[in-house]
Amino acid sequence: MEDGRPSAPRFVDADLLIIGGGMAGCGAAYEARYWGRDLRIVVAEKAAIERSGAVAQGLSAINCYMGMRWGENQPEDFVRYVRNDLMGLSREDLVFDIARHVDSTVHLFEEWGLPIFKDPTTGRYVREGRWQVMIHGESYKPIVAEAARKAATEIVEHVVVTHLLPDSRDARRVAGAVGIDVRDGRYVVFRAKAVIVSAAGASHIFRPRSAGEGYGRTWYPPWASGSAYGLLIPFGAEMIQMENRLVVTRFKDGYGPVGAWFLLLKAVATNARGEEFEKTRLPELRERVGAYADAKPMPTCLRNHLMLQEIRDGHGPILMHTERVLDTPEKEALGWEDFLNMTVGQAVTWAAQGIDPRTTPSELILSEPYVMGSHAVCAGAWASGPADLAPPDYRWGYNRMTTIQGLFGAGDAIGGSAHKFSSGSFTEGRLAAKGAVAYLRDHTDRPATPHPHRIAELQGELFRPLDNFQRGRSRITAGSVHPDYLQPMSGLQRLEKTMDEYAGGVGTDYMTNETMLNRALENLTALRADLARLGASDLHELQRAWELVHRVWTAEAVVRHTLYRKETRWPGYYYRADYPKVDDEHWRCFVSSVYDRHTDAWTLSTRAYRPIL
Ligand code: SFD
Ligand code: AMP
Repeated sequence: MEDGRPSAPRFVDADLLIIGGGMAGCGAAYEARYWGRDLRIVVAEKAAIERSGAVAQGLSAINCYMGMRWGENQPEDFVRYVRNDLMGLSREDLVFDIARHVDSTVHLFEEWGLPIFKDPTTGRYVREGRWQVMIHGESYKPIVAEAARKAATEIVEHVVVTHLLPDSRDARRVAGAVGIDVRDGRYVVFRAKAVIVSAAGASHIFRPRSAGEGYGRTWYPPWASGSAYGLLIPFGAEMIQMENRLVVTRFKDGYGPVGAWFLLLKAVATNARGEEFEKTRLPELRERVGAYADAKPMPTCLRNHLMLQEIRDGHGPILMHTERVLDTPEKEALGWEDFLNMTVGQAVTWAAQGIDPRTTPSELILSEPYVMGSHAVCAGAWASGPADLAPPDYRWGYNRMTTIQGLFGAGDAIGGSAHKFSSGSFTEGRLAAKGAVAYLRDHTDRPATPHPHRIAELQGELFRPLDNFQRGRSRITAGSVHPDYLQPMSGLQRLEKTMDEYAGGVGTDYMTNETMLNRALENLTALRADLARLGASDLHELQRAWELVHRVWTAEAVVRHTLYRKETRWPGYYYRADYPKVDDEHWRCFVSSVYDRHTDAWTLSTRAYRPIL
């Protein structure tokens, strides 16, 4: 080819292909090897698994641990907690399944060398809160990755996966995936009998609060490009809870998480007048959401809601009183380590702004929305549940299989089960892998890979942004302005502007309505058409181009789901101004969507919520 990139595809064959070597992907590789000693297990990863995904920078807590060996919690307790936090709506079979297995995952992490805080007198893990344990977690990901590296037959790194491949005889069965090696520009074709998608949730769907040189600064990492959704949606997998986007309370400017401060250090947040608004605003909250206002603990979205009301009423800024709790050198060290382990930028922000947390409170703010399935929200695929727990309409095959034959998901990819966090995502990877190996034992035939002609056609599509750039570059009119192609960054800003202004971003205080959502859809439809004209000057931009494509699919699903759900179920995450109340009678159910690539049409419907306790 004219720019010297290799033209012959590289074929990689696998029994099981795992897309994304993050927490869930590493768990999947580890468990697949246990059940499938003879199998060829391949991980495809766009970065290097030692420092990839949301845990790249490390973490300071493991947020999902029952502590069953000490009788601290039972899976039933966790199911009730998650149901409550999600305003009554959760795939309880999936949640229970994670809860009953997650402790064994955390024990493995400790065995592999992860330092977990221990109480010297009891020998128990030190709790941050009821569900969380504290870790010295800067090297959390390298420790977890080592287990995956030992388990997998091959880890194909620096390959961004762009599309799933269907079986050429059966469009509802998966046959592999394709991607681009971002180091040498080679086209990579994976042929597999079963696939697990664990390619993460998304930041940068909505315009971030940070602008200019801080543009990449978000809480969920900028490299979380919604590929889990961008791969599953266009392939026709059924999705749920895509409207359930996450807004998190964070330390302003540095996005430092608040859990350790609220739960372990017992710091309080007040408005600028020093009032504890979670108490003073309770009567007003009861009027809006009824009994959900008195649920304990208060659901995450409602805590956000109260903070937002305070700020809107001019009572901000909201202050986290670090200065009231850092009264010993040990607590001060813990406060700093919390950030140095997982959000270094927050420690840098303190240093840069001259904030000494022992003497000065820090501002809290609500983040821009993220789309993910593993934190206090649960966007993702509708998946088959475990045999012993799933109600009949929640089960059609193997555990964590999507509505596509042989296609599984884990972590941010799977919908309906929130609060997995890092440990639960790894656990769900293990569960999906066990399901996938059982599937492989029952389906020994290899799916038919698409015809070589189609493989070549896809190659043309994948590299088209490079060709668009080469053809159009001489017509640049000024800087980055050109008539022939759209740069990935311009496309991203266009996406974020639409989502922010019409779909409930920070620009409207998370407010939207039917007219605004329809306007968002018009813009997204135009943007989707323009994606065929993306231009990339090099392989780096080519990856950004495909990340943008995945983000646009994710965004469209968010908008369509938000439009369909005619209520405000999660105030504090987003508001349907035209349906401001929680409406249990009509909407205590999942919104589900399926995209049909043959007709380019979306079908939306509802799925029943079925409590298992
Ligand atoms: O406090 C492709 N999370 C926390 N979890 C905890 O347990 N404790 C905490 O303290 C947590 N906090 C926290 C957390 C995250 C972040 C960013 C911060 C703080 C600052 C959440 C967890 O990290 C999260 O729930 C899990 O990591 C989710 O797991 P998973 O596997 O679904 O996603 P991943 O780990 O990001 O991995 C995805 C992988 O896919 C790769 N990838 N590969 C090939 N092709 C493509 N197209 C791809 N797209 C993505 C990625 O590179 C990655 O390896 S606190 O704030 O709550
Ligand atoms: P965060 O650091 O905000 O991501 O939160 C870490 C964990 O603590 C998550 O499990 C949160 O749901 C939980 N958490 C954070 N703040 C609070 C709070 N004020 N009350 C109860 N749980 C909280």
